[in-house]
Amino acid sequence: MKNWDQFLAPYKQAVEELKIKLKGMRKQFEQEGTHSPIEFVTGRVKPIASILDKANHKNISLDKLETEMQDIAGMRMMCQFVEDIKKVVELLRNRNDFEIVEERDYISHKKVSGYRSYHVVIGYPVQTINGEKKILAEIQIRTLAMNFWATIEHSLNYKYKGQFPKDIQMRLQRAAEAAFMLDEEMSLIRDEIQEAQAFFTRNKEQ
Ligand code: 0O2
Repeated sequence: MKNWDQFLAPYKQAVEELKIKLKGMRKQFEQEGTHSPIEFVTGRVKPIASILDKANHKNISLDKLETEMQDIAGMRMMCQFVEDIKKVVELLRNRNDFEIVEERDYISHKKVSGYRSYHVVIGYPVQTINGEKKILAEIQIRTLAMNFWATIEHSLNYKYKGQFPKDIQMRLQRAAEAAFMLDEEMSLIRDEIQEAQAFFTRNKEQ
């Protein structure tokens, strides 16, 4: 029997710390009065039931979770524009409070499901009373449109346990295309949007 409280404690600490750090990046852009490539940040520790499901599904033995399950601590950074994603990844690469272990680009290479996001896996040092413990955490960086699609698909996936009826699968793929086109359209009018947002922020401050 695994002692889950003890096992998950450093992951919970890492998520709390990373939420503060990554949200802090957005705050710094706001203070500078420049467009923030980060719209909002969320974080969660994977529920035990999902850890067990994934371990079972991917044949990961429970004593190898630490090294083989990279998203027990999971962060998401949402961006307005696809171009912002690169900027956010660059900001993460330049930090020295964690190291990047792996990057997976599901934007240039979308998944068969239609899923798009940029994944950065980090090794994050958690300070404990017994010394430093390095854990893996996954940061998913995506646009608001990609997030909308992934959230809907994730709940449907839960309902159908990955076995989508053909018509739903087709609609999800079409919706993924539509989300992709929405991102492209928004990118084309990005300068206009940012100008309007800057104007709005200035007026709010007066
Ligand atoms: P949850 O509930 O978000 O925690 P694999 O599971 O083999 O696809 P692997 O090796 O764990 O992938 O790494 P990957 O693909 O980089 O990251 C998996 C996570 O990415 C998933 O976690 C989802 O959060 C997200 N993701 C990947 N593919 C899809 C997809 O097709 N649709 C949606 N909605 N999300 C996806 P979990 O553990 O699946 O779930």
